[in-house]
Amino acid sequence: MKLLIAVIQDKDSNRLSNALIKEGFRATKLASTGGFLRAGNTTFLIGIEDDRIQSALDVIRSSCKVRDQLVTPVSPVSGAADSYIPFPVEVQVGGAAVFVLPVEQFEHF
Ligand code: 2BA
Repeated sequence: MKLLIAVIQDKDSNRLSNALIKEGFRATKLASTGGFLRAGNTTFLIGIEDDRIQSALDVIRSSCKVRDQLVTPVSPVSGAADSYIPFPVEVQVGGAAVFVLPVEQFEHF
């Protein structure tokens, strides 16, 4: 058994929930925050048998889009703050960051 941890954008979370249910996967959705953008995102925990990993990854891939997002860098705390001009920079977010972890034991009572 494996645990998939998938960090995705909030905008894709309903689509992914529906697709996972339709394909018979069980999942838990957590509200999370990206360390870089400090914006909300969604983390899915999906416990699955090894032979269904590829199928789950396909569902995630087809449900989550890559988007460009503008970020304004944080101004310096001290020093050259007067001359600091915060140009927004564009970063590409998603579709999904997925971790595949081995599960030693799973109990469901
Ligand atoms: P954030 O940390 O808010 O990152 C959002 C996007 O900002 C990233 O998209 C990436 O394009 C960019 N980015 C992140 N750190 C950067 C840095 N140090 N310098 C320049 N650009 C940077 P994604 O890579 O698609 O990641 C989307 C979200 O997935 C992340 O949100 C984070 O919550 C999670 N994530 C991605 N990689 C991760 C990892 N190795 N460990 C834990 N969480 C991860």
